[in-house]
Amino acid sequence: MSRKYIVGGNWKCNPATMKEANSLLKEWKKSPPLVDPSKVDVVICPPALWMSSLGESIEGLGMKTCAQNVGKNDAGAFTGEWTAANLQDLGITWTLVGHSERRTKYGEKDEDCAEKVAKCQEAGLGVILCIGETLDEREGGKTDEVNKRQLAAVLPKVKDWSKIVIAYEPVWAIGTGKVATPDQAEETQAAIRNYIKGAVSADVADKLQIQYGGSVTPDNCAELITKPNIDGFLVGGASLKPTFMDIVSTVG
Ligand code: G2H
Repeated sequence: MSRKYIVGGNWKCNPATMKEANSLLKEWKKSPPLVDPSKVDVVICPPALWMSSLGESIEGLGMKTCAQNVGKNDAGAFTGEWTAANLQDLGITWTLVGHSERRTKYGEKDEDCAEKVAKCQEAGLGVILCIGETLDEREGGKTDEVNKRQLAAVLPKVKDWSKIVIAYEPVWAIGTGKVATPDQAEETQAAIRNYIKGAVSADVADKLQIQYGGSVTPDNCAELITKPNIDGFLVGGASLKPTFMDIVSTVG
């Protein structure tokens, strides 16, 4: 089945100032082609403080604003957090959940991701759920086992699969310049789809968009996107450059 592509730009805690962020968006505006929403969805994840102020410029490019994280709680005494309902209230319709930097640097567990996904489902938010193995796990032959574990925690919380995208991001490829080969990414993403087919249904598996993330650049994206189980990318470092639009146009 043919699935629509989805490309994410995860800015992480970059750039240093909102002025630089605005300059980047202006550069993107200058570089045609703009996004063709019939072919590719593009979501941009700026630092949370800027989501509201940059939202109009992002949407003006035919893209959606996506949070990088969301709390697992409802409103209450949770200093420093925000809720899925807060995002919905601001008109933000997407969030990442379970990025490996949240898992490794902030101690998020599979169970936390599951609770976050549950809250996003209640609020009707789209979730890009990030999963992936470390280098030790890959070298130990545990890639599929790790991905299945990370998915299995979340599956019982999902009622509406149209609001879920999976980003397969091998931890060893994130921000390292080491990209998975197209065959490695394809093999792993096919296994992810196959797992969803068995654990949920063939229909959900067929429709599920699975992104690849980890050192994607304008130079390596063309070959990766030829693979049938790669439905787009989650891009970090390369989404902070004017040439991010080259990745979008290669995909779409
Ligand atoms: C993986 C990716 C974006 P980068 O974290 O989520 O970052 O493209 O810099 O490896």
